[in-house]
Amino acid sequence: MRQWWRDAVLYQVYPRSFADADGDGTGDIAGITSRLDHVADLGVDGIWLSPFYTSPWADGGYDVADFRDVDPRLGTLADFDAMVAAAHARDLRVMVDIVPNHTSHEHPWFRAALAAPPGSPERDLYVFRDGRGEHGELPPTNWLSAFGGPAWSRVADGQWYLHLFAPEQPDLNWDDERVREEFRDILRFWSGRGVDGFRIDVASALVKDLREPLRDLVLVEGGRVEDVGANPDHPFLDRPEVHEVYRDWRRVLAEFDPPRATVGEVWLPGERRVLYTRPDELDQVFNFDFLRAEWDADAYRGVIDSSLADAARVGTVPTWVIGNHDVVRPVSVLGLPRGTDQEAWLLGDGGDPKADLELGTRRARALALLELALPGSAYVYQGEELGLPEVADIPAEALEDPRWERSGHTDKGRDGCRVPLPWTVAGPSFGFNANGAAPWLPQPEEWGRWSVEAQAADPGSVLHLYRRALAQRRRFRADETLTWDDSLNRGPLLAFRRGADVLVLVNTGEESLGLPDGEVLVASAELDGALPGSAAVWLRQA
Ligand code: TEU
Repeated sequence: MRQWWRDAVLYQVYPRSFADADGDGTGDIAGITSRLDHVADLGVDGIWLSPFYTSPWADGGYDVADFRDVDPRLGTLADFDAMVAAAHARDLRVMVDIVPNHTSHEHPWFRAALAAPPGSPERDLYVFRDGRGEHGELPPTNWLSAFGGPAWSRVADGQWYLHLFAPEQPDLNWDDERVREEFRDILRFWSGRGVDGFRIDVASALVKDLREPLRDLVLVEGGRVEDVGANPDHPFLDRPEVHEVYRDWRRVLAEFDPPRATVGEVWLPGERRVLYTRPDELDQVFNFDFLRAEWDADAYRGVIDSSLADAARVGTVPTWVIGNHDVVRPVSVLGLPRGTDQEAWLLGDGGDPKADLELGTRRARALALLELALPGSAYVYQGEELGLPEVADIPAEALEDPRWERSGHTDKGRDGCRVPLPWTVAGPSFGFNANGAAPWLPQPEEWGRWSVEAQAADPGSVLHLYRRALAQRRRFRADETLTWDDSLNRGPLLAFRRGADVLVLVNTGEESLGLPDGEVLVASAELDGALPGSAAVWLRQA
């Protein structure tokens, strides 16, 4: 049987920001259940949930204190089971996020490690080391946290522990069999509750080279960490040994029928990324290359060709991503003036966004049609189907992303793409909850303009565009090939064929271009006999 995920579109739910059923200002599991019709009506194949586990929220839930329970502020396991049942009743799959690189500092294992002496089995579940310097006052290596500052923090007895992210997220020691056994059990726990698959956080970093002495990184000019692409022997990224973890997990997930699916979060160059999807490892990895591509026909063609070729090498098809809970919303990125350093933007270092939202929205609509036309599967982040822009002006005191504090207030971090969704045109929280309790991140005053209610009533809205595209995609989604139409492909125009009779055109320029004959299946803009600039269309040609 063909694996369901090969051409699936999954909708990412960031639970704290989706819908708030109990009216405490934070989204919850019951809120997700209450809004599943919106997801089903979109026409996607399932949802994946960012972490909803017990957590002190030092990193919005990516700091897990109990991997087998729901955070009480988000509900209960019974709520979770009801949500899964409601999703399955609508033919929606459910994938959950698993965070195996680190735990919360409030996880019982880490508490026990702190209470135990250096060299103890409790400490060996994590990466504790003595410091450098005469009195051990310097971190064991120069490794940096992804959120800024050193990747090591010191504990009361003078030892240091490793955290590639926030200090509240101590890294686990994957050389220890107890860690491996724990995660096998966690996979079985959620699989047994009926989840269809797992998104694996920081999938390429679990295994570290812990041989003594630990090695310093050669820091790239202006960069935060050594360029992994240039280093086949990086001390903690993309170690060859990490692949064995996923071979092991595949055996665990095959105990279930159907085998539970996996998608790894792997920020690596394509040729290294796809190694995680060899037939005996993960099913999919996120392909973030669109996030980094300029709005340019050649750039997109390059990304598409290399992604297809990389995936084909290991017998699979790519995934496509234009946004998630870690990056600036596509509408804002695409509205940036040409030449803006997107990388700096994506890292949040790009200063205050000054994006042209009108232009960005036209391009994001076209990019959605490009993304959903491609062979393979796609991941749509909540709010993309509404064309939500990045919220650039969240007041400093409301920011929660640890990057804000850790960067010494130079990097606002990722809260701008995590603002609670607008469901209704009016009302104090735009329908995020019923009682109007202030959402955990403030919503902009004009948020109602982007609401589901407003867009459902407007046939020209981004919401209707996604619905139409997802419905029309059924014509060709099972086809795993794409054929460039080189009689049309030139300059700013991208043209390729899908399935038996669909021609996809994307105009990345600003001038209108001639439109070939054909029945318009879906268009990102009004056509009027031509394909306007920053627009895309799917045509059916007899
Ligand atoms: O992100 C991992 C990751 O690669 C980060 O470096 C990412 O680029 C981050 O946004 C940098 O600030 C995953 C999750 O998606 C993210 O939300 C978590 O904060 C992180 O892991 C730690 O669990």
